Amino acid sequence: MTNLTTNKSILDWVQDKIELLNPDSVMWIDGSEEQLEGLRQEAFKTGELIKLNEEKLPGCVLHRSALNDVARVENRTFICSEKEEDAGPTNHWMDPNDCYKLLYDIARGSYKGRTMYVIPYSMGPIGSPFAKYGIEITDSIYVVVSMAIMTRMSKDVYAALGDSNDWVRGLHCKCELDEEKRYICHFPQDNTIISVNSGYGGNVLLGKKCFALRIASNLGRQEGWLAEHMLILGLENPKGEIKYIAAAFPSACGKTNLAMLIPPKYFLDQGYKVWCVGDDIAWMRIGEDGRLWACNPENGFFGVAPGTNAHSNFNALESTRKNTIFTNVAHTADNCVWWEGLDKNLPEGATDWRGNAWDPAKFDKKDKSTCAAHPNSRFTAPAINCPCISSEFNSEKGVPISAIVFGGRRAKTAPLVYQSRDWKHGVFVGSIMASETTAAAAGAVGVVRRDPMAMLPFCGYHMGDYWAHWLAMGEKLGDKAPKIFNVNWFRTDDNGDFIWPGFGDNMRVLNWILARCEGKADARETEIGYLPNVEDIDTTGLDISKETMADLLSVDCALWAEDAAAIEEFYGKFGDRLPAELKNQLATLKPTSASNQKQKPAPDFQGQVFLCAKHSE
Ligand code: OXD
Ligand code: MN
Repeated sequence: MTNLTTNKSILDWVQDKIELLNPDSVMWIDGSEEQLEGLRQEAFKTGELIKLNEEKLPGCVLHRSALNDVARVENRTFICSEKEEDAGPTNHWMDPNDCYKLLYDIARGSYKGRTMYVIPYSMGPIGSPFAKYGIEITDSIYVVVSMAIMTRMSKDVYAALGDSNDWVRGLHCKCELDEEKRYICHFPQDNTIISVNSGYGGNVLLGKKCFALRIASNLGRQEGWLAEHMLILGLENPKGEIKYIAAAFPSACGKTNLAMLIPPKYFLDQGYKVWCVGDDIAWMRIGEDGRLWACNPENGFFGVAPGTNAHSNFNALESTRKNTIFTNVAHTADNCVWWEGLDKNLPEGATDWRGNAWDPAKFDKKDKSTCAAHPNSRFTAPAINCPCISSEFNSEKGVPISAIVFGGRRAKTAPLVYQSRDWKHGVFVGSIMASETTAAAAGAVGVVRRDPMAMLPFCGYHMGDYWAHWLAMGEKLGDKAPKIFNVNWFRTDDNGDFIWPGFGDNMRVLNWILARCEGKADARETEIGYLPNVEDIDTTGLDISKETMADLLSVDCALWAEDAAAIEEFYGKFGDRLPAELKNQLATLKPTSASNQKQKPAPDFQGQVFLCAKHSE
């Protein structure tokens, strides 16, 4: 097949890579179903893909990655900015020239005996003001068929680009899948990403974390917009009005679940609905009307399979019923798929994610090595499959954001929800985001990992400059800025059990958030921000006592004092790139003499109270 473009910058780059990699042949991907089907058939023959039960899972396939290659590799991920200090203390850095040499030496000749696929793709709807284009070169059919789901992969990208040199270069080489030589490297000054020795989605679908977050965060900083690790949802009220929320949570805190939430019956009956715009990434720009508008640059969901079931996320499960790629899940005797948490029927006669016969009798919930599916096994599903996909999903102008929500997994410190005092304070709230490790990691229960704005592994430049960029965006947005909140679905009681039911009931909290944005809900002021009164969260139909709600909405001043000290230490890493504004915000959290005890509102609490002994006292 001949090439599909006359764009010189693309032709030169591809030619250069042909010379470096020495493929047997080159295939220019055009995005057509015919071409994709040909590739699937080829992959079925080699076993790279397994065709699943056409009746039960039409168009679905199973893929297994190498046993040593099942997750993102943060310790082998590099930001190769020209100056080390521009990558900042939260990223690994390599000198770009040294890194190019290292990677080209690894990749040289590695396509011998293989086909080079040249993939044109768009992040965001092609032609929209949000859209950014990329070309990924790969030697993996799995990558081609996955990019066809996760991005707008089409030859139309060439028409949209014309002669432009403004596109992101992505080079992926499987090489020998040698973990000692595995590197995921980003060159922000060249809009280039190179990934070698991996075949796992998170490391090789270069449009996702590498482009849409690490490279795009750099582009956003230069061009005045935000690339964030956020879901986007629309909440429709019974009057048919839809308000949009963008929310950032660290990996494995339930972003996909929140993005596709089904409201509790009491709300459904009134006509409330949740619409999913995106489950992982949001690009946000200031629109002509001065408000913040968001677009999901992706075209599919790359979700974690284990734990996904009809109760935890009905819509995600439905999204995987057709045209989906499953990776590292169990393969059942009837040629379907299974994973821990899908249902209670441990399958007989299944093959585990490693490709070995799986014996359900040996399964031990507490021992991950006995799982049939890898804990990080995934589904790659087209967004259009989702029953609650927003009608604005393909909108060129995006959706206007009313509220930004940050969250983490905190057993005790953070209350169920609180609102920041203003944008600057909201940036502070995002910057101190943290999650505690769970009992799953032996010996490390309750260890706090700071994950500012859930961007720790994804911010492609110095985190201090990133916060400064957020503050600058707030200046530009002025009084049109979305309101910023923090939520914590993971408060536990003294036995370590979750207090808040979570899942669909999280909508009760989202309702309060949106009511606050419209000035229609009450709150009380505390030192950490505005908290709802017990009666401000609608708990109709939920079996939860006022005392429990009061507990969920309590602030333990001693814990916050400890947190303030930990934040100060964390901030210390960023040196003089830490915006002064954030230091000022931290000062408002410092302990006062009366703030060493847990204070909670009376269940029938009315009016305003200062939980942590306000400064004026
Ligand atoms: C993801 C992640 O896969 O955040 O989305 O790790
Ligand atoms: Mn993610």
